[in-house]
Amino acid sequence: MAGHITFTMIKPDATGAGNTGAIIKMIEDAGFQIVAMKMTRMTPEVAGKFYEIHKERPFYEDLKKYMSSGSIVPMILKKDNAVEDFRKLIGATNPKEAAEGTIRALFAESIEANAIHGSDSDENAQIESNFFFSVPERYA
Ligand code: 3AN
Repeated sequence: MAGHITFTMIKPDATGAGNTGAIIKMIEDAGFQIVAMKMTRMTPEVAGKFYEIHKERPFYEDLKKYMSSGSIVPMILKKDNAVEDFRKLIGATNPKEAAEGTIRALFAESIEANAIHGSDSDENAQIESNFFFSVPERYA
């Protein structure tokens, strides 16, 4: 069955550029309900833990530095088919390949500073929600 929640995080390039409000508006206009949200900042160690899956990748150290360079806005979003529909709304990882009108096409600066994160599976949506919010099941 299609999942009801996904996890997202507005990244430091977008919060720093003053695009937080515009991105949240696009998320709500696309039919997602924001059920948990905060603005916070990660240390490089915490960012490293969040992206542990990329530990062996050449961009891992840069990613930790970048993701701890400014404010982030983690959120849990609710909608039918949330994971897949949200990946469509944000567009491809590389903004040069992101479809027109997607959040990354509109706001991302580069493949690293790409404005926003979106979970890639129902399982990861749970794990990532749990990383930032206690008892994420209550939002499902
Ligand atoms: P997505 O966020 O689209 O699921 P992932 O999970 O493959 O993409 O990558 C996580 C993050 O790592 C990306 N959002 C981006 O910031 C960074 N990243 C991914 N691939 C590269 C790359 N080739 N060079 C630099 N940074 C990258």
